[in-house]
Amino acid sequence: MRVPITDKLWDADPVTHDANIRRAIVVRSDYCALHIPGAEIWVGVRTPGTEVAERTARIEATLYSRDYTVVDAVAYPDSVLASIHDPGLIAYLQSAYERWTQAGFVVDPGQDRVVPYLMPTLGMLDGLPEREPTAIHAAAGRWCYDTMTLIGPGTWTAARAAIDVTLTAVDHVMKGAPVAYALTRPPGHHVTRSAFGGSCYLNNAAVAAQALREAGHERVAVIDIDAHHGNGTQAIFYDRADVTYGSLHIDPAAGWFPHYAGFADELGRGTGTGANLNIPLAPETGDDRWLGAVEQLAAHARDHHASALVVSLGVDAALDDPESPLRVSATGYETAGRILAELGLPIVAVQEGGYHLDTLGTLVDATLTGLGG
Ligand code: SP5
Ligand code: ZN
Repeated sequence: MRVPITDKLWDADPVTHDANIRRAIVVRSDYCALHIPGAEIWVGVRTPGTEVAERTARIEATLYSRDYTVVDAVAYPDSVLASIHDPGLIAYLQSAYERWTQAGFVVDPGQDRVVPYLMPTLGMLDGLPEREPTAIHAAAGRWCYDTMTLIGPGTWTAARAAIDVTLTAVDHVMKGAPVAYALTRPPGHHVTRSAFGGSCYLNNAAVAAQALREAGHERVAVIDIDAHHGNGTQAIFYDRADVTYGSLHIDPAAGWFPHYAGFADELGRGTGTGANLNIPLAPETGDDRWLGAVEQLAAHARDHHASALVVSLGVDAALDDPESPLRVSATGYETAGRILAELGLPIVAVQEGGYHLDTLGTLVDATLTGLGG
């Protein structure tokens, strides 16, 4: 049952927190399973895709068996979301599937998911304004930058629910939980202010960081340990010094998604210069080098005097994961958690990628155990 929209979670929520118990509280939502991308269009071919609803079910099953406190998300108003994303992107995501069905594409040519066919690249526009196109099949490329991130009937509901999961986790931390884990799906770190892709629709981690800022934390650090660079989160905070972004990830220069971002020379811009830190890693990188990079990211957050930490917790850097060639072990994830816990900050961990179903739960549990100190 969903609690009606309210700003008064403090009254609505029965869970109390003991600051001496550092074990993560887990926040989840049934709605996150309603996103069924059904496929990824990969080099023009419809492939099954790996960002499937079973991911969260597997993680939850493991966490239930390990005795975490698990709570359902509470609904929040759109205010923080609206400060992170372009209203045009939000309106598009909300209406895209219905427009697609209305336009008849499900019947002719038989495409049951919203898929872009034309993207207005910088070179195509060559200075012309980025207009909102009339046709839904053109709008599909106005807001999405790849062909892998399809929209189905439940996509908006799930993506918006993931924001509620995130904001519920933030509120638990604000009232004293040392660590809150948002079991978000779909993931979010590839979404910029106005463009989505990489199996992500709304940027959960960016919303968490902004919510912590608005709740009174003067400086917030985002540390992204997903195997891929979080180009969306980086872009959203690139000009800001109050939210730092640090990421270790598979080197885009070695030919990996997101290809155009995640290089070490991306340091931030204007007042944000120096607040962004990228540590690209070679394929086959294992625990030692990976954990050394986690230490560097922790030092960066400390140097910038963060008072709260958002962890973009992707577990796709693991040895068995099909989406990256990094080779991190479950023990490595636990150690990473411990390194980050040693910062001594309140932590909101937000689920990003991780696609090897049989080990997902173990990897998340290991990380949360480490974050629990
Ligand atoms: C949140 C997250 O981890 N997003 C990662 C998206 C990266 N997807 C890149 C996919 C590249 C192609 N996958 C090939 C599958 C071939 N069967
Ligand atoms: Zn990833």
